[in-house]
Amino acid sequence: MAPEFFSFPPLPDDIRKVIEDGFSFLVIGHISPDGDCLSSQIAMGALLEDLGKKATLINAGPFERSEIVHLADRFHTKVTNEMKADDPIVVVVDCSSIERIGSLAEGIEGLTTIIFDHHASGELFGDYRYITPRSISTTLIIMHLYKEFGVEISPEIADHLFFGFATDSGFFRFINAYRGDVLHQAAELVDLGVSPNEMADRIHGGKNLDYIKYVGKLIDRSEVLLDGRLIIASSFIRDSRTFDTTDRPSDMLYSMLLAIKGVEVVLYLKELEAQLTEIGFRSSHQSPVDVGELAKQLGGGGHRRAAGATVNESVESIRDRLILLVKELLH
Ligand SMILES: [Mn+2]
Repeated sequence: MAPEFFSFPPLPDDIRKVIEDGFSFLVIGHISPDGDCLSSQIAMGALLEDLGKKATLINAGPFERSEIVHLADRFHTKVTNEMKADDPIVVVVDCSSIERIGSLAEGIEGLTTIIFDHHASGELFGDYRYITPRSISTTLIIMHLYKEFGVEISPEIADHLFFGFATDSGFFRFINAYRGDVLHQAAELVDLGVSPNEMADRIHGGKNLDYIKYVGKLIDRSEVLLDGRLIIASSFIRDSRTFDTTDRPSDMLYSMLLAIKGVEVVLYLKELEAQLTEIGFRSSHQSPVDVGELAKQLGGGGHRRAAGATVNESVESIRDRLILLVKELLH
C-alpha cells in the first residue's frame, strides 16, 4: 500500500475572507486547557495582531497543570458585554464541540464563529470550520495559518508552537511512519531558536513530591481487568486531603500503565462530584479499540488513542458500565 502523506489543505477562501474583513476577534479554547490549547490561543492572537486586528484571549480555565500555570494571566476567563461591543468574530482553537468551551458558550451565542481544530469526534459547531484530525497538534495548524497569511514567526511564537506540538505528540512519541511533515515543521521551529532540550525539562519537570506520590497511589489502586487488557485507575475527591497537588496525574499515569505488557485500554476515572465523573481514555498503539468512538457514546470526544468524557454518574457505576463496553470492543 502506498504511504499516505499528509499536507495541510489550503485555507478555504470564505474563512480567509472572514479573517481579512474582521477587525475584532475573541480567541477561545477548551476548559482545563493543556499546552496545545493555550499555545494555540496565544499564537492565533499574535497572528491576528500581526494582521492589524484586535485579539482578546479567553479561556474559562481552570489553569491547573504546572507546565501552563505561568500562562494563566494572559487570559480572560469570561466573555463580557464590553468585549462584544465591537461585534467581534470568535475563533475557537483546539476544540470543536461546544461543551468543551464550558461557561464561555453562552457568551459567544450569536457571534460568527470559526473553528480550528484537530479533534475528530464530538458534535461540531461554529459557522466555519478548518478541522484536520491528522495534524498532531493545533499549534501546527496555526503554524500553517502563519504561512497562509505570509506572516513571519517570531522566536517567542515559535516557542509556543513547539510547546503545543510537544504536548500533543508526547514529545515525538506519538508520531507515526510517513509523517515526516511533522518533523519538518518541528525542525523549522528549532531553527527559529526553540530548544527541545530545555522544553522537555519545562514540560516534565516542575512537579512537587506529592504529585509523584499521588501517581504512585493511583497506580497502586488501579485494577487490572479482562485478562490484563484493560486497566482502570480511579481518583476521588478525598484524595486532595492527602496529596497537595493541582497537577493532573493523568499524563504520567497513562504512560506508566500503557507500558505494561498486554494492556490495550487504560481508563482514568476522576470523581468530580458524587454523581459526576470525568473519564480519560487511552488505548495502546497495537489495540484495535478506538477510544474516541467509545468517548462519543458517552457524550465526549477525542481521538482514536486518546479521548475524554464527563458523565453524571458515580465512579463505581460508570466503572461497571465501561468494563462491559470495553469487553465488547476487545472481542
Ligand atoms: Mn490539541
